[in-house]
Amino acid sequence: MVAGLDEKLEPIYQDVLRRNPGETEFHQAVREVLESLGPVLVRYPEFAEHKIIQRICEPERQIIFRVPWQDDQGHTHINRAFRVEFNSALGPYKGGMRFHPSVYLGIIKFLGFEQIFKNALTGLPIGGGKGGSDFDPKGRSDAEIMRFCQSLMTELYRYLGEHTDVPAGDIGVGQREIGYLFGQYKRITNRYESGVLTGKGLDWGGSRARTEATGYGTVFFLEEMLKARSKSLVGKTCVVSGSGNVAIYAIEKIRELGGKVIACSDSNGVILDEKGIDLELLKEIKEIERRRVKVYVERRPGSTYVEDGVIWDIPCDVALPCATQNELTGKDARTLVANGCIAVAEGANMPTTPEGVRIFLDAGVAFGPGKAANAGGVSTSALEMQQNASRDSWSFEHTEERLREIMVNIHRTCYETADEFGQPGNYVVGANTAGFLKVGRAMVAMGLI
Ligand code: NDP
Ligand code: 2IT
Repeated sequence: MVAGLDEKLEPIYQDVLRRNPGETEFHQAVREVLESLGPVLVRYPEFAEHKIIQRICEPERQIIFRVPWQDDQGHTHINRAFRVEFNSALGPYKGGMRFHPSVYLGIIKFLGFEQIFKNALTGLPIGGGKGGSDFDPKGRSDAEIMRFCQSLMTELYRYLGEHTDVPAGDIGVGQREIGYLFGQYKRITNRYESGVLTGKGLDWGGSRARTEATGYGTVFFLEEMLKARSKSLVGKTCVVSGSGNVAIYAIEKIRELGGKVIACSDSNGVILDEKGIDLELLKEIKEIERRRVKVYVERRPGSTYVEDGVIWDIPCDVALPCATQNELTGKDARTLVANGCIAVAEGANMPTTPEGVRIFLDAGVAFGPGKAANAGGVSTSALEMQQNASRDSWSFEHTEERLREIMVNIHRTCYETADEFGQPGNYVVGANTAGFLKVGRAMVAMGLI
């Protein structure tokens, strides 16, 4: 089921389709935002007058380049890398780098587009950008990862800077990769410019709580959604898809707040552990050994693994998609609703298909869209930039408290904006509208640039 677009917005969307052929994820992300903006254009005609929507849909700059590298056997490989500098109305371009074989321009543009509104919602001075490569890090040695990162940065460095464009991690890019990227940037530029990348190690300019921030932030947002309905996480059964950075720290915070996570996954299969996922074991397998999630069942009696399983078939009160785009379909949403699921918070970017979102909203499920619910990662990246700029280093407790306040604020902004635009409880409309208003107003103020 596709919702209709306002008559002023339909031609803009058609133009996006025509100008960006084949980029289906980008089309999906644009459409989802435009579906919320009809009433905004009626109330604020200046946005149409200044063609703000058309300008927001066109990246300020797109960089595509070749990344040649050698594996441990001396064989040469060629990958393609991207950096899409989407919008700098609110600050330097900010957003992660994704290394995954599925990466192409349409994925990076959808992520960069989402990032504009997400970053606006944080209330911090960051614009939107995203990058990545079709490089597959799975099974690669540290030395291979290092050579790839060095080769990528040898081209990318010229577009970066603490006031220009500040990458971070995403799928396939964590602290190890950020280390190699930072090392090469430092070497080429001869500058110790800490603020040029975030997600750094704690010994060399990283922020405490950045590793945990996306997962923790998603759960803080979830907690606020439940509070707004006079409910809490205590005693709730949860499933969390994925088993990477976002999933692991979402599981950790759910556990701290009294919920029980009984399932997680990777792209090969699903783990079910009715006693509650053993987080220490999961961290050991994923963070230290870098192995597949199925190893878990060998070491945890009573748990089961289903190859190619669908995690959303497992009955739960709360679902957190924390793996990748379009991992939760309309069919999955129907199953979750039928099984009594009351809340969904998107740790991943655009993990629910448009049909799935519609089903959750129609069923009255508390639904936190990624650009609001997972904004804790980039928020803490902005806190890392603050610490770097003042050559300071905050405690974990202080940083986590700042993160919590930011997530509470984002929730309040989305909630109040949805109310104001006649869609109470609809965080999709709230997030899209509030994010757009902030960026749009800045763009109008800055003139035609
Ligand atoms: P990781 O690389 O740490 O983990 C990714 C997880 O998702 C893995 O379990 C992976 O399984 C699974 N996954 C990835 N691609 C697919 C796929 N095509 N099909 C099925 N499963 C897949 O990444 P993150 O945890 O950092 O990122 C997860 C999501 O959260 C992404 O959507 C990302 O954009 C979003 N996000 C991340 C932030 C961050 O700070 N890191 C901030 C905000 C959002 P496998 O190992 O089998 O590939
Ligand atoms: O999708 C995201 O917000 C991220 N991958 C984090 C971006 C960042 O700059 O920390």
